[in-house]
Amino acid sequence: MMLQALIFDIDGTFANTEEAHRCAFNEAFQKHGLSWHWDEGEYSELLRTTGGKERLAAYIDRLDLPPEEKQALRAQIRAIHATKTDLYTHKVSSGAVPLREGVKRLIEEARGAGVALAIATTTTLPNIDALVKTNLGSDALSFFSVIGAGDQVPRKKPAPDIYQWVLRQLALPVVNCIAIEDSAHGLAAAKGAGLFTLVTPSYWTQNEDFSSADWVLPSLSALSGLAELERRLELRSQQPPVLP
Ligand code: XBP
Ligand code: MG
Repeated sequence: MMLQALIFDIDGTFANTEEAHRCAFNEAFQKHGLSWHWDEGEYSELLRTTGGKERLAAYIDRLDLPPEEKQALRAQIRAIHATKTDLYTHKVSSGAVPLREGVKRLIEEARGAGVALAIATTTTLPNIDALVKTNLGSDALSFFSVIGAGDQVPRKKPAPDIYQWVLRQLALPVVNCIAIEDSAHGLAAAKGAGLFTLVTPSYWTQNEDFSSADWVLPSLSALSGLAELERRLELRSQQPPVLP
């Protein structure tokens, strides 16, 4: 079998998590005595910056405040983000964030077929832990041979760093692996690492440009199974390399 590993993105791909992130950010602002409130429109803009801490910094940069006040707010980013992560993991652990359609079935099929599973995400390990254990069981982190999360690499998506790191840990040829993503940033990161990339757009990314994707599906429930992924991967391997 050509297909040896599936590398899953988390936010938007594994589950529609961004509404829970948005609400957790807003609750964290209240707990920190900040009058900020990110509505859907503003959050959709802010999602152009990957990474919760980087997103907070981008928001602060845009505020019309004296430099010393902005600097004081930047100094609070780690504390605000830690509060937000606690609030988010509590929401996820309560069962409020189910997996997207088709995710569990594909994971089970891959495990049955001996196809390795990995994660390459911008979010944090506590968030992955809560989402995976709540939805797949307390031992489910062990289903994944490699888990690549946010701060483990110097540059977040759309840089390819997290996918390159995961591929090094997997020690598998890139041609035998498939990335599954939901966003243009994630697609750029996976393609930057040379991966065949299947995109299942999410609510927040549905209007983004996926023209460079190898395959786009509305969700993994539209996938007939591993055999279809295998066929697409083989087809791509038979195509002449795209010259730069
Ligand atoms: C999406 C992100 C993350 C989440 C928020 O990650 O950019 O920053 O929006 O999570 P991916 P944190 O799609 O790569 O999974 O606040 O933990 O960053
Ligand atoms: Mg994503």
